[in-house]
Amino acid sequence: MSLFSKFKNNLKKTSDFLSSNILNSFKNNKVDQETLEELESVLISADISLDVVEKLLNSVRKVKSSNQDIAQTVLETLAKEIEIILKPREKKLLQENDLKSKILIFVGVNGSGKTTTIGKIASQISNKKILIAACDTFRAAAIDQLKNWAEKSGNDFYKGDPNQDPASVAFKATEKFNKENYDYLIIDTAGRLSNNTNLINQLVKLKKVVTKINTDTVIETILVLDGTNGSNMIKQVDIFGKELDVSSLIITKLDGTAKGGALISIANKYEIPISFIGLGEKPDDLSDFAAKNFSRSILNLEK
Ligand SMILES: Nc1nc2c(ncn2[C@@H]2O[C@H](COP(=O)(O)OP(=O)(O)O)[C@@H](O)[C@H]2O)c(=O)[nH]1
Ligand SMILES: [Mg+2]
Repeated sequence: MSLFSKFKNNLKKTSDFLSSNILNSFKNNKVDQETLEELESVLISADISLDVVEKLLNSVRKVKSSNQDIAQTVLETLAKEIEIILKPREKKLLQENDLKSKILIFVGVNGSGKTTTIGKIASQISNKKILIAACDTFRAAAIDQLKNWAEKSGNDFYKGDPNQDPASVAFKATEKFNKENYDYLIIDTAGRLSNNTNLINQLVKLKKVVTKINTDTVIETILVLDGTNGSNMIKQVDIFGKELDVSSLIITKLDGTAKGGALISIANKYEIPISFIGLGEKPDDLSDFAAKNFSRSILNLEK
């Protein structure tokens, strides 16, 4: 399946919602106060933030009512505007022909999709030597879940003991990474502790330890966000981004929500690249983020 078909199939909830409502609003081929207000409320319902909605409405206002198929023109206009917002956020995290090794630290709240995303990435990359480290020592089941993905994808796995200090597990894993010439070290972390401050402090400590014993490898801190959380994702970017210098975002579960517009709000608000989006639970349900594919898919347009 092409990348575009994948986007199109799996973003159906958002695109059905947006396109059916927009086609309906403009069925009389008119751009006026009433149809613009309808459009505004549809966009807001898809969790597109007010500042972005304002931008989009401004561009639709310029659509001439004399135009034949107004509804289609509106969809095209929206897609173009959205693509302009998303384009600067496109950034590949991993490249097949990349010669540099990398350490990827995955962070994010519980259930956002960290472990699954790590599993998908490990399954999709075949030409690199990968070590996967289980630093979510808070829940024993989390270690097994990650181990399972490592085994299925044929990659090496490192774990500490349940409740061991995650930073010390990360330390050992980084030593192994250094010694045994891996290309990638992928670190899974916990998303829940007694409170947010403790969690963030623990992650800061983990990152510091890794940085200290490995000074010549690129370290990426990747924040995984649950796309079904809609605008709540903004709060998470604020909490994690403040202390952790997040270098990349991954937004998951976009197959499961009609509120995929929240991704646009995030892209508009933060200058953090979006590397992948999650479009399902299977190993290949993770795609490079592509601005044009995303904007056209969520409006149910052709490539
Ligand atoms: N539909 C869908 N489910 C996902 C996606 N990513 C993760 N999940 C599911 O979300 C749940 C939590 O994921 P998990 O990786 O355990 O989250 P973690 O706590 O951040 O490690 C699991 O049931 C996953 O199968 C996605 O892109 N789409
Ligand atoms: Mg997990």
